[in-house]
Amino acid sequence: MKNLITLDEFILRRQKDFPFATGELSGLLRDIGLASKIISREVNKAGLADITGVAGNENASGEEQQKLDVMADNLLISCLKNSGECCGIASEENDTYVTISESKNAKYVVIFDPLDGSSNIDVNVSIGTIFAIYRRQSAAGECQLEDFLQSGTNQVASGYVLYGSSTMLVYTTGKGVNGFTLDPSIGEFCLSHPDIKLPEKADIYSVNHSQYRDFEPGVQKFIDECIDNGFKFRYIGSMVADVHRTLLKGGIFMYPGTTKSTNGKLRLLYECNPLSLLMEQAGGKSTNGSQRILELEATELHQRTAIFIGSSCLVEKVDAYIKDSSKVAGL
Ligand code: AHM
Ligand code: MG
Repeated sequence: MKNLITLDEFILRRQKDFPFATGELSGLLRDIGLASKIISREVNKAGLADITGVAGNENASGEEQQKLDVMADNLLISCLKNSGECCGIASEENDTYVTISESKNAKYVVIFDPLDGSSNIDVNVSIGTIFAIYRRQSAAGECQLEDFLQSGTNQVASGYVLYGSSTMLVYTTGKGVNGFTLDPSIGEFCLSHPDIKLPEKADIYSVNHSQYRDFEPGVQKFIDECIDNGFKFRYIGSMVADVHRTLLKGGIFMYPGTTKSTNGKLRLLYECNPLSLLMEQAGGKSTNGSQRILELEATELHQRTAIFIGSSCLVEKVDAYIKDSSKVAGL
């Protein structure tokens, strides 16, 4: 049998690399791992239990909540509350952040999208949990909005859990990216993808093609060129799954702005920042078409941004086309 390294063992080993680590970050990562095992169990039996379908409410962005969105959100909040290692959380599903009064002096906040791609639940397509951990900015006491509105470069750790043909947890603490696959027979995440690096090959593009006519000319030119060059087109419609494929196979995932929605659809804090840190750590790039996602200023919790994320050569190319077409338009 191969030498198995579980997620908990790996986190503990990494903690020893930081001589002054107190174990709080490791504790948080383990708690997120635990919550995601429970979410994975629920997602896997979604077709059997009465937990698919809409919950009957809308989330903070006015989108219909699914029952599993609500379940995953509640589970993560209660696991993080129990952990005692974070002073507050912000979730894509809630209007504002939640203060954890039981551990109000803890030094971390956690931001997450509990179930990304949830409109895919009913048709059994991959979905995932995305998370980011930041050190609080405010002094001890109840956490403040400023603790959540930090730039992505301040992330101490980020990651996602993909509920796909197998369940995988992928995370970074700024020292490379590692992936773990859940072995359901022992209930443990085991290291399966150490030190993930984007492959050199970059011939896959991923975008919601139905919006092509509403994209700016630079993005249209880039897409036309992908087609002319025989690139493969892949679009799952769950960002977490599309970005996972991009990490492992290379290529580019885009959710550009459109004429109707100039900042696209995806959220800076819940989706774009955590996945951008992972992408950069794996050797790729992530921009909004002109600026690095991780350096964007966060002004509100549910802020949206356009995103171009993946192999550096492709992200640089689409950015250059966008710049050229803005010059032509005199912008
Ligand atoms: P969600 O967080 O409500 O699930 O929405 C985000 C999802 C992303 O996972 C995905 O990339 C995008 O929405 C797909 O949007 P579209 O249907 O417009 O292509
Ligand atoms: Mg989402």
